[in-house]
Amino acid sequence: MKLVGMLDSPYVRRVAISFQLLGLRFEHQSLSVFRAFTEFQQINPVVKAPTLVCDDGTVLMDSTLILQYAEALARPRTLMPSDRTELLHDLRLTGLALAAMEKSVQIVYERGLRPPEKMHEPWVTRVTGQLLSAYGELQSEFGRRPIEPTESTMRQAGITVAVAWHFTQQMIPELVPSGSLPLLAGFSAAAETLPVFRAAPHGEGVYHGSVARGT
Ligand SMILES: N[C@@H](CCC(=O)N[C@@H](CS)C(=O)NCC(=O)O)C(=O)O
Repeated sequence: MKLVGMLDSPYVRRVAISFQLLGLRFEHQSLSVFRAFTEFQQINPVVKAPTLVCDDGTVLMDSTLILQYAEALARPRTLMPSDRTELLHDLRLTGLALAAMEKSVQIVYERGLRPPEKMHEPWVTRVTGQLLSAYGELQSEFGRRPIEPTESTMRQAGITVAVAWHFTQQMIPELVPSGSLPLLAGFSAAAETLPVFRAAPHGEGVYHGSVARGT
């Protein structure tokens, strides 16, 4: 199967890292939804990253749905806890991290795509507040229950938190200074040293790993 989209997208990156931890082999095509719009359209007319071209040719989009399919392919291996209480906690963390990703991406698009005279400051203020709330909640959760940043202990929640934080720090660090949320900053820094994160680094590059815990 082929994962399409650039690793500067946190959504593409969470999929690339998860695939490795699930032991799934995949090709990666680093294609920009902006600069390569027409080429992307040939693969997925909706032009959303990540796009997954499955082995039977089915085209999936949306990182969470792609990961749902990946979980089915990888069974019995999983990045989700079986215990209900643990699951609830992981879903909460994942939801907060996905909101932080979404709000970060909205700010990046607002700055990068909208002409300055058309910017609507109240919208940016609202989104920034939501972004800070998401990270504030995550920091509190980590204060109560830290996640160990190793490849054997990292689940979907940890991957998504680490990828979201790194994306925000790469793109809009002045809005969420890393010193203000030290538990998240420390967790992300440790996660970024793991081979599965290093094989899919944020940016223009192509995934360059072999599957970490491959079958
Ligand atoms: N909820 C989606 C969000 C994906 C998303 O918004 N990706 C961005 C790249 S970071 C994209 O495709 N942007 C182009 C567009 O929306 O037109 C997911 O989890 O995959």
